[in-house]
Amino acid sequence: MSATTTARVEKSACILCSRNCGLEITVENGRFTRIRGDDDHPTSKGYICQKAARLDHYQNHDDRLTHPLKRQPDGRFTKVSWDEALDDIAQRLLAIRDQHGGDAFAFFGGGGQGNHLGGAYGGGQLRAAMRSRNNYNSLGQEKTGDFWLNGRLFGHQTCHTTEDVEHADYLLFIGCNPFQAHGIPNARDTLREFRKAGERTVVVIDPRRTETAKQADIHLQLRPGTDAFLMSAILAIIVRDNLHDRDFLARHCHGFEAIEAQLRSIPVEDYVRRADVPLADVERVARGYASARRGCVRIDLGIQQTLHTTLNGYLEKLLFLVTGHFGKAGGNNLHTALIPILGHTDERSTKIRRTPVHGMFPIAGILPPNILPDEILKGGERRIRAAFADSCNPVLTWPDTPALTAALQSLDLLVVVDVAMTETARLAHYILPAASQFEKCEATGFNLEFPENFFHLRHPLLPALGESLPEPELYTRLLEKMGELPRDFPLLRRIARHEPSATAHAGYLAAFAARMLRDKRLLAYAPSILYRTLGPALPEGLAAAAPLLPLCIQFANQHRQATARAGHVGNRLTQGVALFRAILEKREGTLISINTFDEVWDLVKTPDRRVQLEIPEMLAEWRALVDEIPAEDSEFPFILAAGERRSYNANQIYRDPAWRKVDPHGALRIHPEDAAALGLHEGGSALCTSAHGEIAVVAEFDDGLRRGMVSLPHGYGQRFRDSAPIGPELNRLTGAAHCDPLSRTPYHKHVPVRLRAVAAQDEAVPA
Ligand SMILES: Nc1nc2c(c(=O)[nH]1)N[C@H]1C(S)=C(S)[C@@H](COP(=O)(O)OP(=O)(O)OC[C@H]3O[C@@H](n4cnc5c(=O)[nH]c(N)nc54)[C@H](O)[C@@H]3O)O[C@H]1N2
Ligand SMILES: Nc1nc2c(c(=O)[nH]1)N[C@H]1C(S)=C(S)[C@@H](COP(=O)(O)OP(=O)(O)OC[C@H]3O[C@@H](n4cnc5c(=O)[nH]c(N)nc54)[C@H](O)[C@@H]3O)O[C@H]1N2
Ligand code: SF4
Ligand SMILES: [Mo]
Repeated sequence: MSATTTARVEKSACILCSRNCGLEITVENGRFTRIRGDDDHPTSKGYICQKAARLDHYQNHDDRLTHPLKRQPDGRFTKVSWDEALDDIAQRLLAIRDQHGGDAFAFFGGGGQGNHLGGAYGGGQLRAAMRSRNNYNSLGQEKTGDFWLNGRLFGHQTCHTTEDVEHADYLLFIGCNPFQAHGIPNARDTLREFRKAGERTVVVIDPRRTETAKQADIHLQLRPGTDAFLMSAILAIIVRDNLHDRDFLARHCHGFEAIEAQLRSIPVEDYVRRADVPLADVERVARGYASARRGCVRIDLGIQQTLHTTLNGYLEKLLFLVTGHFGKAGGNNLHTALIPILGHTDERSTKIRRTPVHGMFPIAGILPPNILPDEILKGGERRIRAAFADSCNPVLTWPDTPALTAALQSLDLLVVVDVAMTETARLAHYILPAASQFEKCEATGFNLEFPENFFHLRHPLLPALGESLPEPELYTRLLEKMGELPRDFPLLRRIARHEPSATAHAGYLAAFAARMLRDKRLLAYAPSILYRTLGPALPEGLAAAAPLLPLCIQFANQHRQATARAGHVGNRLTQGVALFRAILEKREGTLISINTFDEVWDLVKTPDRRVQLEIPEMLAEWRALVDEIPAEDSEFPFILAAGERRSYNANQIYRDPAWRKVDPHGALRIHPEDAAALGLHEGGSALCTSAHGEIAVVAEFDDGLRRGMVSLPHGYGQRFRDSAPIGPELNRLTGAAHCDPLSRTPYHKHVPVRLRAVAAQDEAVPA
């Protein structure tokens, strides 16, 4: 594996969104000269979108980090050795822990769109070493409300729901734009199939006529932030017209009485008016979806980052539960999972510690970024004083950039682990360079499929750049330096060295389990111990995959038949080992489970495997809706959707603006008539002002927007080669308190703003 070789074609995967499509990459002298979809990948089967073709811009650019860097008193960064950096960080972390307790430390991020194997080594292990529960992650600004609901409905916050869109004959896309954002298998191909098959109906609920909406049969172009009213009305019509699935509700659910009573009280016409969509269309959708053979709902940020986030999620789940479109082909389902990227933290448990300032509890183990500035700046003696940020760029992606910047600058220690110089890294005391996702063994934990689920272990394609290190090595060294992890486990290492056959793995695992039993404290560091002992015995470059061995054994035991149907057979021990070996060997990825639809009930975690429909907190918020009248704000007359997914944005993963073929400024989309009223011409500049901040924007006309709504893209604002910010730093406009009362996920799609055209002579030049 050298950087200077002749062209070779390697299997890997895209790291830009949760689909992680399989790729075949032509690597030539360290560069990616051709990228195509991998036909052999178990789920994407050759599919890719235009963004993946540009991955060389992630791998090779001028702002890649090559050496550990330390900030000097004058603010400059100087190169230091790994030992110097890690020794000092270890000592400072221990001093903070001993003086102020573990919760003075927080971990941010830890695995973006495709690097969850490295993620297994960072957050969990370092927080264990620090005795901290502070786990802040971007999922806490989109999906935690959903996880909380899953905990209540299905008995565990890891019971994640998915959607079998490909086999549905009636599809509701609510607040998502799969044509651009994907999130469903092979989105554009799937949408095209829908169009061809005339017997299918696609409905889009979105205030913008999106690329997906243009292909739909029905588009309900609702007023932004009124989904709770619209979904309530749809549900109420379903029950009023007796289209709910009484048999399903009686057999599989508890608590429908409370739901039914609430639904019968809903003033349908009034709610539909508040959402500002035609009543006849709403009735058609309610009836069509409820009486479909295979109805399916797919949602995303459009309802998860707008008013009533968590309630929206509840109503969405009621849609498929009340109609019985759950646990069957073409419906919504639960799914298996190999890497546990979510935890379960029920706030009603006495073991849950709340945060000092906001009294917030973790959901699925995750705290929401919205509370973070306060937990650092206002926590007094119990404040957060030290943090690691890994695989995230919170300065640009978490709410209220100025407040968060001030908070990060006040920390006693900030360490950033990244592949590139980011806006967050610029604030750090230490910047630690990670090997890129094509320079190390990696995997995604976004395996969210049902009935067939897969896993894809990506092999390293190139040597690590400069002195950069893969996260497994980086965190293992740090734990060793902190004295938390013994430097050697000679017996385990010796046993692991034997020929890595199924039986040898069994012997190793027995010895591993015995060692963990002897010192239970070490269990928290299982990934690093497996990496150090079993890792070297695995095929070259795959040491970091060692923690998958016990996970495979556990997985196979939980899903014996489903794993066997996927082709991995054996007894209670060897079946998991067979799965592990297949994962190591199959460079294109492998199926890990094939379920039957009735097995979805085995994945439900309530004691009697029934869904608990009645959630008092949600019913209270739902009932209170009746008194809420959508209001206009004369100071901030526009509603900004702050964070649209477009053709050329991909979170913060690409930094070199040369990757974009269009939209260099990350334009503000606005209805032409709204623009005319402001005297704003296409391509003209404007100032966009919210209650929290102001940024300069460039206008682009879009008559698919509702009047009064404007939209800015997510994924801009980077400084490349020390440039000024490129495109909108949109979290300068968002405030930390503008969020869901329960989950604290932000209302990014509903930011009140005003706009002012900037005259040509003093036209602000956005970078
Ligand atoms: N190209 C690209 N793709 C991506 C990403 C990327 O950065 N770029 N990021 C990935 C990530 S991390 C995520 S989480 C997903 C997100 O994927 P999506 O949620 O599908 O994408 P968004 O464009 O953020 O928002 C979806 C839709 O919500 C609509 N919307 C706004 N307000 C409302 C409202 O009040 N009600 C309703 N019903 N809809 C509303 C918007 O018009 C938009 O069409 O995308 C992933 N895919
Ligand atoms: N206003 C507004 N804000 C938003 C959103 C919005 O719609 N509107 N969307 C939100 C959503 S849904 C999300 S998911 C977040 C995403 O925002 P973040 O959670 O901040 O994550 P990414 O943008 O994916 O940033 C990934 C970082 O990981 C680095 N990286 C890439 N590969 C590796 C690696 O192998 N190792 C390490 N250590 N680092 C690596 C990249 O260089 C980059 O700095 O943004 C959120 N912020
Ligand atoms: S961005 Fe998403 S959909 Fe596009 S190729 Fe990458 S993983 Fe697939
Ligand atoms: Mo996301």
